[in-house]
Amino acid sequence: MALCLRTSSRSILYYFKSKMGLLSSSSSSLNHQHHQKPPFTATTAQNLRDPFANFSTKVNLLSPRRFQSTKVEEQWDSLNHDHHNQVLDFPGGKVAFTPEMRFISESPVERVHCYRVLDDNGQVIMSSKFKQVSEEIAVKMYSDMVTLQTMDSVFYEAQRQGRISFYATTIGEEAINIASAAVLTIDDLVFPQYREPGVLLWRGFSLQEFANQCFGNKDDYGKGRQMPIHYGSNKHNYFTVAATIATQVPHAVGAAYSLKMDRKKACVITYFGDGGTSEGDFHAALNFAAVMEVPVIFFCRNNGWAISTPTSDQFRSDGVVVKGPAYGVRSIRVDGNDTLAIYTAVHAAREMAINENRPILIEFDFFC
Ligand SMILES: Cc1ncc(C[n+]2csc(CCOP(=O)(O)OP(=O)(O)O)c2C)c(N)n1
Ligand SMILES: [Mg+2]
Repeated sequence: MALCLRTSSRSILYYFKSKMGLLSSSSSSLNHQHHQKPPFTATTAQNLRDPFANFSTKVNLLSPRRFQSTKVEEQWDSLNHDHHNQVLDFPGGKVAFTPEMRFISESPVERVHCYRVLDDNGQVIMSSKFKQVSEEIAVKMYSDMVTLQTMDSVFYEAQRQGRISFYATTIGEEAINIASAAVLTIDDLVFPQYREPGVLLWRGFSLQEFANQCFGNKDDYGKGRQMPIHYGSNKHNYFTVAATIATQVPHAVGAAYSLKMDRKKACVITYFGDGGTSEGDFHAALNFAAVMEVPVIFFCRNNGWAISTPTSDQFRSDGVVVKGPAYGVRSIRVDGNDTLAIYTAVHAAREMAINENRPILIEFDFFC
């Protein structure tokens, strides 16, 4: 009897596991789900660089399963193609009536495309459109990226040796640091997270000034009151890094509102990670910016992780870019490893932000 119970409970367990897709190696549906959904498929380099590949597999196994609704998928194509005469005149514009009950799918048939100019070998893609960069700027961009990497190596090792208490590198994020900084003028205000020291470097903050802050010595502008890498500089219009993730995002919107009131020909740029978008501050800021129509660029560095939390455990939307239109913010997804695409997208965003007084959201996808 005991044997019988054990056998049947095992088969019941097997039945439920297979139904829920929890059988590991033999579960083809779950493996399929994982393979179907790498965070970014644009570059091959990402796979080589992903130190968490196995970890990510385990995390996905534990993630709640997504049940697919074929109804909404089928309806998606024709969702916005009704030609009924009757409309609802509602704040925000006219809304067409429809006799059919339709739910909007939670996941799009196709993900938002990622703008890129350079191919995997760094060659310009024939049909691509981008903003030309002068030789002088191109050389400074390259040289600042190298300086940034070198500075990172020195400070990272100093931290590992216990000489400074904390450090975070920008490895893999050099291009988004430098190419975005190259577009901006010194009058554009920067509200950073902690992984954008390249913007400050571009603006002329010296290696000695970086060292003063990291070591908290007498020449540190923050007088040693902040953790290392929490840089700030009045002279460079670079607001001091806040350790509390995403608090800089609504601050940036407030500053953009003040630029608008002063009729300044400048914008605000605020940097944050994918983890920052999981904070309420991000959502409040986007809504506020859209309603107040302020010149701010929301610069999201989506590297797929908030420390050890993958984006699949943070949100189920198509990344961050789709959250912009939900708040009425113009948005684009860009390859975060493509210097020319970054430069071009930030340039266009800045023009629109300043000339049209509007917020722009850019999601930069890359893997470190
Ligand atoms: C409000 C708040 N919650 C949690 C933390 C702890 N914390 C520090 S960095 C970090 C991850 C941030 O991830 P992301 O924004 O994606 O930036 P990344 O490190 O990937 O560049 C977290 C959760 C914090 N500093 N502030
Ligand atoms: Mg991140």
